[in-house]
Amino acid sequence: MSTMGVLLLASAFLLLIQFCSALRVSYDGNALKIDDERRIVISGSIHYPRSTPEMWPLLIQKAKHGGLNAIETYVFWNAHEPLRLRFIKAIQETGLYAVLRIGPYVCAEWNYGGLPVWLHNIPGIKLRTNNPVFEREMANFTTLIVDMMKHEKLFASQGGPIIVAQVWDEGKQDLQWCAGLAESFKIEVPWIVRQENDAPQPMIDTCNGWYCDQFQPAHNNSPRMWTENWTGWYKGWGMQDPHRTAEDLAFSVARFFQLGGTFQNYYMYHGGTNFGRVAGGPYITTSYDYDAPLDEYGNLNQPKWGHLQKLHNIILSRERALTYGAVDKIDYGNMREATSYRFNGSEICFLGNANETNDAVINFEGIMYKVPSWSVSILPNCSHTEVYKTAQVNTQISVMEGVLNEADDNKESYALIWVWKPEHFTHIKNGSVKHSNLTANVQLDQKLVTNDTSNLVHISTDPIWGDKEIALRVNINGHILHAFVNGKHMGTQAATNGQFSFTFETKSFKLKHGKNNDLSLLSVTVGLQNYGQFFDEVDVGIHGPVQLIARAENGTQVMKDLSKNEWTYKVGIDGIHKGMYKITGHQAAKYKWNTRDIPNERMFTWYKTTFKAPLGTDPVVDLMGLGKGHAWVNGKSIGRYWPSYSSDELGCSPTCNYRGAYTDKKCLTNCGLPSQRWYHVPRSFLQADDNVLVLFEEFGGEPNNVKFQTVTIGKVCATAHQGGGTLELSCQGRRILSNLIFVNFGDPEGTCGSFSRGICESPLAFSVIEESAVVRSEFDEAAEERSYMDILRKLKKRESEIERGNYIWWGRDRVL
Ligand SMILES: *[C@@H]1O[C@H](CO)[C@@H](O)[C@H](O)[C@H]1NC(C)=O
Ligand SMILES: *[C@@H]1O[C@H](CO)[C@@H](O)[C@H](O)[C@H]1NC(C)=O
Ligand SMILES: *[C@@H]1O[C@H](CO)[C@@H](O)[C@H](O)[C@H]1NC(C)=O
Ligand SMILES: *[C@@H]1O[C@H](CO)[C@@H](O)[C@H](O)[C@H]1NC(C)=O
Ligand SMILES: *[C@@H]1O[C@H](CO)[C@@H](O)[C@H](O)[C@H]1NC(C)=O
Ligand SMILES: *[C@@H]1O[C@H](CO)[C@@H](O)[C@H](O)[C@H]1NC(C)=O
Ligand SMILES: *[C@@H]1O[C@H](CO)[C@@H](O)[C@H](O)[C@H]1NC(C)=O
Ligand SMILES: *[C@@H]1O[C@H](CO)[C@@H](O)[C@H](O)[C@H]1NC(C)=O
Ligand SMILES: CC(=O)N[C@H]1CO[C@H](CO)[C@@H](O)[C@@H]1O
Repeated sequence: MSTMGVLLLASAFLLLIQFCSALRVSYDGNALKIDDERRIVISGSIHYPRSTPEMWPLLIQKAKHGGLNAIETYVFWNAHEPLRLRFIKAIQETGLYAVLRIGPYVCAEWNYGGLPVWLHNIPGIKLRTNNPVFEREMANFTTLIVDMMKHEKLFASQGGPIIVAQVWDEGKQDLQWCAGLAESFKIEVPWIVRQENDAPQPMIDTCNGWYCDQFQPAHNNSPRMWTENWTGWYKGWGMQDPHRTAEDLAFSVARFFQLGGTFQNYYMYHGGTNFGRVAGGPYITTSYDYDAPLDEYGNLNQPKWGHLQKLHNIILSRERALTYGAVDKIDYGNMREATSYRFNGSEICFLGNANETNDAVINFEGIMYKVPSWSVSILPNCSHTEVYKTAQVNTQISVMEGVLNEADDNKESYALIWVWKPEHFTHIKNGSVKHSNLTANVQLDQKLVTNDTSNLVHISTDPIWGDKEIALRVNINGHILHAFVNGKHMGTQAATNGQFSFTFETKSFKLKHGKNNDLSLLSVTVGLQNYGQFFDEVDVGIHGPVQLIARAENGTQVMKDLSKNEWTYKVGIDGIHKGMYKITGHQAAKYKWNTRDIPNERMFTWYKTTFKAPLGTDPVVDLMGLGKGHAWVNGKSIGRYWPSYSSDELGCSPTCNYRGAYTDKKCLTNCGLPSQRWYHVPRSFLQADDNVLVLFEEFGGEPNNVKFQTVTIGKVCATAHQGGGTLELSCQGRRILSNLIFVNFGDPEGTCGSFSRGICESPLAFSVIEESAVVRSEFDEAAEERSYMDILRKLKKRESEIERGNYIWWGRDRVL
């Protein structure tokens, strides 16, 4: 047979798979049905723009290894990155299902809720209502996405991975209209909407929250679906680090399945990073770690990942009993109940104790079981052995540590050498400077001026004045204001404590007599509002009035209102327009970076340095010592930084009780420290040799403290319970365990990384463990890598097969 013949056969085979595996997705009151069989879906959210395409296959694989069978993502209308169909294809190649939430509103701490700001600026539009202009744009966008997915055959009905889709996510829109739009696409997979009592069938209304065990959908023949089980919480500038314990998360999931749930999704399974200006808010940090089972960099967040993996494996092993089984319940009172599911010889029983104060002893089918408070114990065979207890973590705890750049033995060579350049704010007059041909006699909403093409708006006017001592007063709607008078910096104020509207006043100064004064205001946003009923209408930037005031013994007097002066607007700053952050080589030479007298604590300063890529896994950069600004590596944004913004001193506690309903104020750490010190530099941003880091420092900081470090497992700890089976420890990747530090049989005190011996202990413990431990390769790394490479190859192949390319663009005004 000729080579050609073999190739032809191979492609015919591929086609065969694609066309034959079309799935019929439907549902009944019990579960989603795939090819008419009820199924359990355990899904996790991974938002494609919060990691890089290079990270996707491994993240998805780690999710699969963690026991998930589906991945959920939103589609982000305003993402500067286009929707990568490659992400959906990577899910498919890994053998998982996909849940596609088209929005168009995304409730995800994403800038402006995922809606493009130009939408807001279309005359006559009312976002998220049944306004015809909005409906036309929404229909246009939704159609674009659905058509693209259809064209690439990504819906399950076409043999693709998408088993469920969503339109609409809160808002005041007519659900009937949305349902009509959704149905018109005829994609033949079920549509879901967020929890709404009036969800028109066949749409399924779903639950979001920290617990969903009490949730009942609006219709009896809709299954109970939990689309957002919050695995932790997001972080804001000035906020402490939130943590949700593995015990509590596992409890909420086990309880959901105990009470008849069949579809659950972790929000987030991998949170990732808010690169660029995509962080919503205001004031959401660049890290979107979320304390998710996979951490910001894609490492396993242990023990959460492992504790849930065990739970998923048990739940999925009893899929038929859970979806078809006869259900029996015993209520023991005081929030305790047993539930059994039995079907055709397969069975699973849950012993639940939702009582947050008291442990319980439950007599179940003649055997006594101790069920700790706020926990579920699972007996996969309904007798004797509690194979899984949500309150008993049998998985290692990993303590992550920063390691200095190890690319070379000579650490000295890694001291970063900086060059710098000031950013000037010259007086702008209408048309006198590029990007400044907008003038107005009012203070305009910053969204209107910029269409969100920049964080920054610079406005200037020329006040006429005498020689009295005066001060400047400006009302602003967020988030940061810098004021300059005749080129001199007169003050800066940032919103704090969630008070985004504030009044700014300078100290007193004198203007030049008569004309030719220059008053410049620089307004900076830190993520546009993304949540709340009318979030899209919240004004931002300089609001006015802008006044000159005189301060006297008897009070403050308004001397002149400048609000109606002629103000010239300029969007962005010159350094960004010129591309200072990305230009290298001989082009960069003409920018004349200063190599001497590197300034510290200087506002509005550009810094640049080169560095060698660190060895090992994904690197992060430690930006401790800097003020606030934006950072780029090799021209790619790694996001806003603001290490000078410390989190609240109060609210943290050294211990964390998983019992009782979780809230985002529970189990906080990092009090009084920089709210974000570490910034993620994905591997794919780096080159083998010289790499360039550029900073735009807005507040002033010390670049000499910046270091390249990787984050890796430093220590692992674990607790073995009687009857808990073997205990496995691993340090991920190719690293090996080097030293056994502490072993205690009894009641040690402290937490992982800082244990001390308790009162009850055995001196033999250390040697027993040392002698009996078996070291082996955790999982077949080579096989993992082969399958990873295989997926990459398949993705590449599919992309070249598809002429239209692997992504789509939409929207207008796509300017960074
Ligand atoms: C912003 O977008 C609107 C709507 O697309 C458009 O009419 C307007 O000209 C844009 N404004 C700027 C400053 O680009
Ligand atoms: C839909 O969007 C596309 C791409 O932005 C545009 O070309 C088209 O005119 C839009 N259609 C409507 C009806 O607005
Ligand atoms: C928890 O259990 C204790 C006794 O075991 C009982 O007194 C208490 O009322 C229970 N709490 C709830 C909320 O049911
Ligand atoms: C019950 O289990 C048997 C053996 O595992 C299997 O052959 C049979 O198809 C099952 N019946 C149903 C209805 O699933
Ligand atoms: C449960 O029962 C199956 C056979 O029905 C058996 O293979 C398995 O080992 C049992 N598991 C436990 C934990 O007892
Ligand atoms: C500003 O300049 C533009 C173009 O140079 C001009 O069209 C516009 O009328 C000017 N606006 C004012 C208020 O002078
Ligand atoms: C400023 O003028 C340029 C061309 O001179 C034009 O492309 C741009 O849209 C104008 N911007 C505003 C905000 O009017
Ligand atoms: C405060 O004192 C100044 C003179 O020092 C006077 O012009 C002004 O009217 C006084 N304001 C009030 C509110 O009394
Ligand atoms: C949007 C939503 O469902 N919020 C809920 C999340 O869960 C917490 C705790 O159960 C509730 O208080 C919220 O109302």
